Amino acid sequence: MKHFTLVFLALFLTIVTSAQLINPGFDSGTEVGWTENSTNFGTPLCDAGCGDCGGSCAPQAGAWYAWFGGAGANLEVGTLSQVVTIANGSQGQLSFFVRVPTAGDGSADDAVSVVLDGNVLFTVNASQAADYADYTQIDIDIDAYTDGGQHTLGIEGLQDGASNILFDSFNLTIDGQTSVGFDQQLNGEKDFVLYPNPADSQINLHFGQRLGGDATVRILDSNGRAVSEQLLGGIRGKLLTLETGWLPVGMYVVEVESGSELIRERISIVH
Ligand SMILES: [Ca+2]
Repeated sequence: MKHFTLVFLALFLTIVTSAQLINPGFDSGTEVGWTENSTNFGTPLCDAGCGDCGGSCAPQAGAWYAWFGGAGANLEVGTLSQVVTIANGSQGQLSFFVRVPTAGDGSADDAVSVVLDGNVLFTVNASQAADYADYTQIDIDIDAYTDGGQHTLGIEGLQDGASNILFDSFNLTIDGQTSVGFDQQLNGEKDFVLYPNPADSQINLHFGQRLGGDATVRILDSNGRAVSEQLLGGIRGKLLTLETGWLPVGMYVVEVESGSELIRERISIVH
């Protein structure tokens, strides 16, 4: 029994320390990592397809960014959120870039806030446009959240005065260690990225560029038995969502078999 406990603890630690902010710079596009809502546009996430609000709405880096506003004097409520496991540590920092290129009516009730577990960490409003005329890096102390637990990060905007407020390039650093972002992992030849982890009702499996062809995707229980199996064609760059709400709480392995390759990653199911 002692041996079993130690093994289980080792698995748990591995998962906690590998947690990350997914799609932190938005450059994987929409519906990757973030839950997105927008009254007028479906999502606050934008690439060049959204237009450029007269030349000043653009990413800080990459091709995608979060554009709050853009609906003129109509009411626009836009939100982004994701549940992130913040590693254990003593010092945590959340960084991002913000820009207010268009003040609109310049009123303070056109505002966007960055929120962690419902606590407002930062708010910018249209009356501060002169302070944020260019992208400005914001660093926020989140020491109080570095507990190895799950936390909900949100970006919440409400605007009706024709302001445009932009965010890009989020980054989470715990004790000087930058959480490796999703894009960086895939560009680093990782075959696939699993998220969220721990997971509740579903997990996403995002394949990188190295593996092509078909693959069999299995979920194995702690005894190594396959509890689900799925055959996928042409996996390069694809996003697969697996329902996991029916699985009992516990540790599982997601196994991808493609040609002669067999790749496994551990995942924790919680409900
Ligand atoms: Ca970006």
